[in-house]
Amino acid sequence: MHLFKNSLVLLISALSLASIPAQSHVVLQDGAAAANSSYRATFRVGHGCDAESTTGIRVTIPAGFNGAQPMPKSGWTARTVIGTLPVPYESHGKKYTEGVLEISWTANSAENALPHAYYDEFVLRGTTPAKPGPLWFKVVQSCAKGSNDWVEVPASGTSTKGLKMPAALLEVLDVQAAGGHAH
Ligand SMILES: [Cu+2]
Repeated sequence: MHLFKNSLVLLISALSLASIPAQSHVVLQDGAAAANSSYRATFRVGHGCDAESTTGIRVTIPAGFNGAQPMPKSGWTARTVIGTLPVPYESHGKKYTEGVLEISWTANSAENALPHAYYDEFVLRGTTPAKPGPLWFKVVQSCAKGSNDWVEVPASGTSTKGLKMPAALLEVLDVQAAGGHAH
């Protein structure tokens, strides 16, 4: 029971830490998740590149985040890039050496682009690694003109202080999830 309480405190503090930069950059709505569990990654995009509209979001799936699937988005085309996984994994007794390395959404037309003054969310899901620790999702935000590369990762730890273009952070916690893996 003690351990469980500590995990909850950790989870809550990780969540509140993650909510600080929510107004800006590209960040995950839920900054913490249990290890080896299904996780819905909601990327919040709060502004464009300077004043330019956002026309594309491309997410690099971090090693160990398996079975990633994009959620389709009206007015946008979702794509996956499949390739050899840095770390193979097993699911339902089957070994996977290939998987989704990248997920992107591209606006179907200029009218579908996300205006700088507006806000939107891009969703994918997958299974978190069994090993707890920080997981960084590198995101490239393409705009009508230019792009924002949210790809900076601290040398150690999880603080993004001092980073101009931090990647989106998910803290994988050493807690047991209520549900099983994704189907
Ligand atoms: Cu920002």
